[in-house]
Amino acid sequence: MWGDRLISVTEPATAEVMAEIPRAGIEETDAAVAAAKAAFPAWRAVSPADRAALMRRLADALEREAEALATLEARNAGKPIADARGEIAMVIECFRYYAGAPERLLGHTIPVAGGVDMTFREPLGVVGLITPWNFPLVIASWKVAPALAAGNTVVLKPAELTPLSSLELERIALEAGLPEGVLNVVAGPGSVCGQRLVDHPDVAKVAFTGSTEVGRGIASGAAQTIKRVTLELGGKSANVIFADADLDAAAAAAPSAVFGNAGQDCCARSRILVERSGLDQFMAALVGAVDAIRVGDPLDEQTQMGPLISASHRDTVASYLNDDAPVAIRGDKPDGPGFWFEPTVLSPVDNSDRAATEEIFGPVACVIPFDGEDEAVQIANDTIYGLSGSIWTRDGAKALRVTRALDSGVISINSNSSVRVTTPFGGFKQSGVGRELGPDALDHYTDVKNVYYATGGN
Ligand code: TAP
Repeated sequence: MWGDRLISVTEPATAEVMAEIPRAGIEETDAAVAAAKAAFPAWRAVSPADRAALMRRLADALEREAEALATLEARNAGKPIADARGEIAMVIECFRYYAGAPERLLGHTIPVAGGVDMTFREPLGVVGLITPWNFPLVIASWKVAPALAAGNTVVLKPAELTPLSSLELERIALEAGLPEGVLNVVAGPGSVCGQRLVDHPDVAKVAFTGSTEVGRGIASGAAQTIKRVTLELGGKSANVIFADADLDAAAAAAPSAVFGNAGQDCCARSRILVERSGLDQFMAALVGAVDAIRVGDPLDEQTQMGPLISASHRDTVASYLNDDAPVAIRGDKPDGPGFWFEPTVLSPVDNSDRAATEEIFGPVACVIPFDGEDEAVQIANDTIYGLSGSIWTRDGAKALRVTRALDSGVISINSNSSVRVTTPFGGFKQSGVGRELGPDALDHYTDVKNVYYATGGN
């Protein structure tokens, strides 16, 4: 049936094919939507306690296979095994967290004349989930877990470059007892299978993580059927470091905030804004921190940064480093096959330079000097994006003033953390629409139904 319709899945650290799997097209996508549609009435009718129990069983089953999943993810996405283990742990935590949701999807009772008014949070139906290659299973779990908890059925389309862990999720979910048709995975091209989910009249919602460019097309396509849409898109986040901060701590933390996942992270703090009076001390500390990054085999326990996802992506990242690029720090990379790229810091960079305006999505950081609080806010906000960011200072009032002034969905103070299962995550401006994780995600997988029950009036 599949003939030559195969996806060759490449291992970025070796540039060799690690698996060949059938490539889905329109027909398979339609079949998955039909299966999800058929499964929806029974799934929404599963009692809240039973749905919660099934999700906990799925989390337990994932935990039993955690090491194998982490190894698969490390190989397919080229990420350090320690990072991959952390991501799989988050996947499990995500299913456990949302297993608490079916029994807590509360409505309101609202005082009205003549009767009782109440609200229900109803599932949407079939939801299409489209995910990227940089954090394949963990981003899938941020969508699948709240969608299922709220009573929806799912068609998940992973990126063609990294479909393996999502296919494993489908298998493990079935084995854990999730009814047939509740979670369907379609591995095929975004322009075919993803687009079909966007266009399909039986899909009630699309939740997408990926580039702002593809997100624009999804928003406009979804408008044709008034689909609900959640978009988690690109970023060009600012790491704002004031001279009164613990500069050594800020410099020690800055590399992982931009070179983590080889910079292929929508939350990457790729613009490092440093107050001019602290610049020399910060740069001196940053050199040592960048030099210390261990780039290499993802399966080596000591590795901190792996390769880029593909040869073509490596070419794109390299295009930001022309002969005039102000390269201030350049780390190491292994020789030989694999899509390797050195952690690189450009300094000083003007915020209008291409390297500072475009999402490079690779291990290239721009250091941008500033003078004072007002200029820091002006530069940080001078971007089409607004996903995450950090502020480093010992002045608590300044930290809060700047936090409120930044147009970003997720900000940390004296830290570069962005994502927790229990707290909302998502972007301002062209970084997206809607929120994932935390209690807020459930709002995006339900519609509110208002019911008035006359008890004597009308
Ligand atoms: P995209 O090219 O946008 O792809 C994301 C997903 O969309 C993939 O599954 C892709 O499928 C699919 N897709 C492509 N064209 C489509 C279309 N016309 N209709 C429907 N689906 C389509 O991004 P990427 O290269 O995978 O990931 C990198 C980008 O994602 C970066 O810009 C990054 O910032 C962003 N990102 C954002 C976040 C958050 S949370 N905001 C997280 C991770 C990544 P195929 O690849 O299989 O064709």
